[in-house]
Amino acid sequence: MNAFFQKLRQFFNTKLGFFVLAIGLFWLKTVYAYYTKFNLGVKGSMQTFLLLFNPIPTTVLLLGIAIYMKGRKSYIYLLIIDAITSIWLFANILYYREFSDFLTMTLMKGSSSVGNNLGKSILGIIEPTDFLVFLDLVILILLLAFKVIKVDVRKLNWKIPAIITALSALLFGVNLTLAQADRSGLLTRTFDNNYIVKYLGLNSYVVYDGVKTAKTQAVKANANSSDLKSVKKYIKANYAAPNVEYSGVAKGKNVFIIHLESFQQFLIDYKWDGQEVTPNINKIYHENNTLSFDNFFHQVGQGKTADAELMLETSLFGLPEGSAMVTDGTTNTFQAAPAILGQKGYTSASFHGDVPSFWNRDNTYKSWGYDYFFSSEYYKKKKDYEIGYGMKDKIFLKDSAQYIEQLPQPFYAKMITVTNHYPYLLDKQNQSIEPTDTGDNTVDGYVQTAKYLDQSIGEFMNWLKETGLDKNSMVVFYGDHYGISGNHKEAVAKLFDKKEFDDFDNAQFQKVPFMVHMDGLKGGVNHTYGGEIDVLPTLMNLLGVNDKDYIQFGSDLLSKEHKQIVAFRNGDFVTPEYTKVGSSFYYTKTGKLIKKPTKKQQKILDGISNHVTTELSLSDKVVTGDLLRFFNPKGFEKVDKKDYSYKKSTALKKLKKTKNKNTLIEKSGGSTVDKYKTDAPELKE
Ligand code: GP9
Ligand code: MN
Repeated sequence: MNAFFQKLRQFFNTKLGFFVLAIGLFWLKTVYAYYTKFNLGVKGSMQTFLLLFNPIPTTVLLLGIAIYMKGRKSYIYLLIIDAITSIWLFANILYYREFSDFLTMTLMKGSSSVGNNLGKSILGIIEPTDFLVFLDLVILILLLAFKVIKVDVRKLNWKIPAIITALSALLFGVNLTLAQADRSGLLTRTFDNNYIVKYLGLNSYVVYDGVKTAKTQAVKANANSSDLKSVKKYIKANYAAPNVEYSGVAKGKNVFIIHLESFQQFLIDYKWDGQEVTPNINKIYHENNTLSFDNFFHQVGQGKTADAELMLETSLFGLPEGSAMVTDGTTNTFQAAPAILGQKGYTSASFHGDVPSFWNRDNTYKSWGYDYFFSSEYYKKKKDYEIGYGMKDKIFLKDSAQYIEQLPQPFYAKMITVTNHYPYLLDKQNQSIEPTDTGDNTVDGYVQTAKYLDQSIGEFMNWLKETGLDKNSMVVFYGDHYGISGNHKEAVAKLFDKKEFDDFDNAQFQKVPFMVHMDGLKGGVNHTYGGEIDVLPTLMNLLGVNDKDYIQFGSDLLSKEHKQIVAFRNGDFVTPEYTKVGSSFYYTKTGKLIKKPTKKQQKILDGISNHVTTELSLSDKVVTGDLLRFFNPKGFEKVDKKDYSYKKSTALKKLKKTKNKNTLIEKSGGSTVDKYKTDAPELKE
C-alpha cells in the first residue's frame, strides 16, 4: 500500500500528474455542486451518465491550456484558470438560488435592465457550503506551498499538450453526440438553460450562450428605425377593421387564457372506448355563449409552446429556428397583451406548474409586462404531484385558486396546463379511459392524458361557477400545437378508421381549438380560417381596446376584412380554397391535389405564397432586429423590466398589499379555496 502511495505521490510530482489531480478535484466539486446546488431534473441512466461525464471534456481543455506553458508558469496558469472557472461556478450557484436559472451574457452585461438586484442581496443568500467550490483550489495551493507536491520544471514533449487538447475535443464530441441522441434539437431548439448545463456542463454553456448572444446582438446592432418602414407599410396595407358588433362586449371583464397543452381540434366530440374523450370541453364548445372556431390552426415552429405564447401575447410569429422567447425574450421590447391591459388597469399573471426557466419564461414575461408568474416554485411539491414536464393539471389548477382569488380585478390570467404532453404518460390511478389501439406507443396514451386534462378543466369551470367568477370573466381556450406529429401518420389513419393519411390530411390535422366563452356572448361555431397570430387582435376588440396603432401580424377573426390565409411557420399555408404543403397544392374542400394549376390559379397561388413569406419575414425582422424598440404606439408606455420580480417572497408580499383591491377573496368575504372540488386521488386524505 505504501508503495502505491509512493508511486502516486511521484506521479503528482510530475507536471502531468498535477494536471490529472487538478482535473480530478475539479470534477469532484463540480459534481458536488450539480447535485446540491442546482436542480437539473436528471432523469434516467443516460442523463446521469452525461451529468457525471460533462465536466471532464471542458476541464481537460481549459486546464490543458496551462500545459502549453513552460516551468513554473504552467502551475500558475493552471491555478488561474481553475480560479476563473470556479468563480463562474460560484456566481451561477448564487444566481440560481434566486432565479432557478443560469447567468447569461445578456444579464451580466447589465445593459438589459433585467433588474435582478443580485448585488444587493448577495450576502443574504450566500451559504457557507457555497465556498466548497473553491476547496480544490485551496488544496492545490496548500499542497504546493507546503511542498507536499513539488513543482516539476522539466520540459515536456511538445506533443503532450497537443494530445491533451485533441483528447478534450474527442471527449467533447462523445458528450455532444450522446446528448443530442438523448435530446434531439438540444442546441437548435433552445429549450432551457438547465438542459444545456445538464447535458454539456457549465463551461460549454458559457460558450453556447456567448455564441447565441453574439449572433442575436449583431443583428440587433445593425438594425435601425428605418427598418420599420416596410413593416409599417405592410401592417397598414393588411389592416382589417375589427368587427364593431363585438367591440368591447367583454370590456372590463377578467380574462382567463386557458392553454390546453398539445390539444388538437380532432379531440372535440371524438369518441373512444364508448365515451366522449373530452366531454367538458365539448360542452363548452357547443354552448350558445361560446364563440368556437373550427378552422383555427396552430402556427408554431421549433419553439412549440413558446411560439404559441409569443403569438398570443404579441401577434408576432416565432422564429424559423429555435425559440424567440429564449433568444430574444430577455432583451427585446414588446407591446404585449399583459402590458397593454396592465396599462388599462388590469393585473396580469401567468400560471404554470413547471420550472420558471423553461422557454426563458422567467425573463420574457418581464418584457411582456406580466405582474406575476406563478411557476412551480409557488406550489406545494410532492413526488406524485408531478408527471412529465411539471405538475399534474388537476392539482395545478386547484392550487392556483389560492392565487387567483388574491388578484385585483379585472385580471388577465393565463393558465398553462402540461399533463397532456408527449409522451402522454399518466399514472394508473388517474386513467379513466382505455388507450387507443393503433399500436403506436406515443399515440395511444394521448386520449388518456387529454381526458385527464378535460376533467381538470371541468373542475376549474365548476369553481368559476361556484365563486361567481364566471359572471365577470371571459374564458378563452386554445390548443397550443399538435399532440401527434407528422411522424405517426399510420397510427393517425387508424384513429380515424381511414386507409390513408397524407400530407394534405396532416396539414388539416394542425387545427387546434380556439373558443371564447362568456356569459351573454353571441356564440356559435364560426368557420373562419385563422390561427394563433390572430388571437390578440380578436381579444383586444372584444375587450374594447383599440389596437390600430400597434404592430400586429394577425387580424380580428370576426372582422369581415379578415384575410383567411393561415401561414405555417415553414411557409406552407391553408386558405378556404387552397392548401400548400411543400411544393404541392391541394383544394382545401376536397383534399384533391392540384396537378396542373391553370394560369389563373397559378397567379392566385403565387400571390398567397408571396403574402405568406412576406408576412413571416417581416415578423422575423421585427423580432431579430428588436424593431419595436423604435416604435411607440399612442397611449402605450414602454415596459421597464426592472419593475418586475417573480421572486416568491416578493410576490407574496405584493399580493398581501392588494387587500381591499377588489379581489375575489375580498368580494366573497373570505377564501374560496374550499369551493374548489377535485377528485385528484393525490389530494385525498
Ligand atoms: C414546459 C411546457 C412544454 O414548460 O410548456 O413545452 P412544449 O414542449 O410543449 O413546447
Ligand atoms: Mn406545448
